[in-house]
Amino acid sequence: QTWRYAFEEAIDEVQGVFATQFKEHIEANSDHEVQLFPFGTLGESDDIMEQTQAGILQFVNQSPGFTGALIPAAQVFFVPYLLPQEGEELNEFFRTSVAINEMFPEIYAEHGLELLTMYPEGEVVITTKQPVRSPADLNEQNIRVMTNPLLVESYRAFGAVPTPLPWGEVYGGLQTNMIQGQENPMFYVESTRMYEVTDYLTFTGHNNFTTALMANQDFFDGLSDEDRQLIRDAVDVAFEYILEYQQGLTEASLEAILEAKPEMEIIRLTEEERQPFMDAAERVEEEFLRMTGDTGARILEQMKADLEAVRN
Ligand code: 6CS
Repeated sequence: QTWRYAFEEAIDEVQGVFATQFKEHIEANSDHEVQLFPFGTLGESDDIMEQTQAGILQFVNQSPGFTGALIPAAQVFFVPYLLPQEGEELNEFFRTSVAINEMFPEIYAEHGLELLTMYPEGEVVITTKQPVRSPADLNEQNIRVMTNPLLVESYRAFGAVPTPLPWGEVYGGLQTNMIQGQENPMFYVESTRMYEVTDYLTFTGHNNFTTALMANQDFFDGLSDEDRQLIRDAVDVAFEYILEYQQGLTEASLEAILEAKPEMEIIRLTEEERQPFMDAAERVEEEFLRMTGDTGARILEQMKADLEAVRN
């Protein structure tokens, strides 16, 4: 059988490296073939999700940044300052979280999706055309976000004019000044050359970029036990590989950015400067609860318990 697997990044970016590991494990241990579709080959992120729900694709890697529009509870990953930015504690959270490994699979299943895993892609930083040290600095700045209502609320709470756009419009939007900033993990700022079209890079500490691998539910349910186990094993292998792969990636990517553009200004908010953003986060959490009701409340509570369990 040939299985089609689409993701939102290039083959040499984090989601592509994960997908390659998955493919290699499947092909080395079975007669199946995995055909990979990187960003752009089948459209935008929303398109590959639709194609997976329709059964045209068997696998899709999409971040909750987009899935949140379809599955409101998945927006929990956009409550600012909830997750640690990076590190072993965060990794252990993804490995052991009851919310991620037990609760979310049931919620995704309601949308015809078998949630196979979630994994981190690195600390989120904001790149802008003007320096950002406070919410006031974001006033009247159009900051591009993924098309996720809670992420929109976050940036509104941060003082910006949130501008939800699919990824394909971001570079051009910055070039033409339709938008004046965006957020993403460092490796992506480097690989997609966001530094060419923005001049300031700010560490706000407000999030890690989470992503998820899913399968079409009917496809997955129709497989033999053996094939389902094969897929789970491939996911486990790719998961541990991608955590290891990302060790030091943020720092290396920042170095590469500064080499390409020495005048890029790096801003690390002090604890004091972070405070107004953290205060704004409380309003975003309330908004999350308003949007998602009981399901959201249970997920948020479990996430907090899961995070507490890995805190050392
Ligand atoms: O910002 C985005 O839209 C994209 N960011 C990452 C890190 N991966 C794919 C996603 O489309």
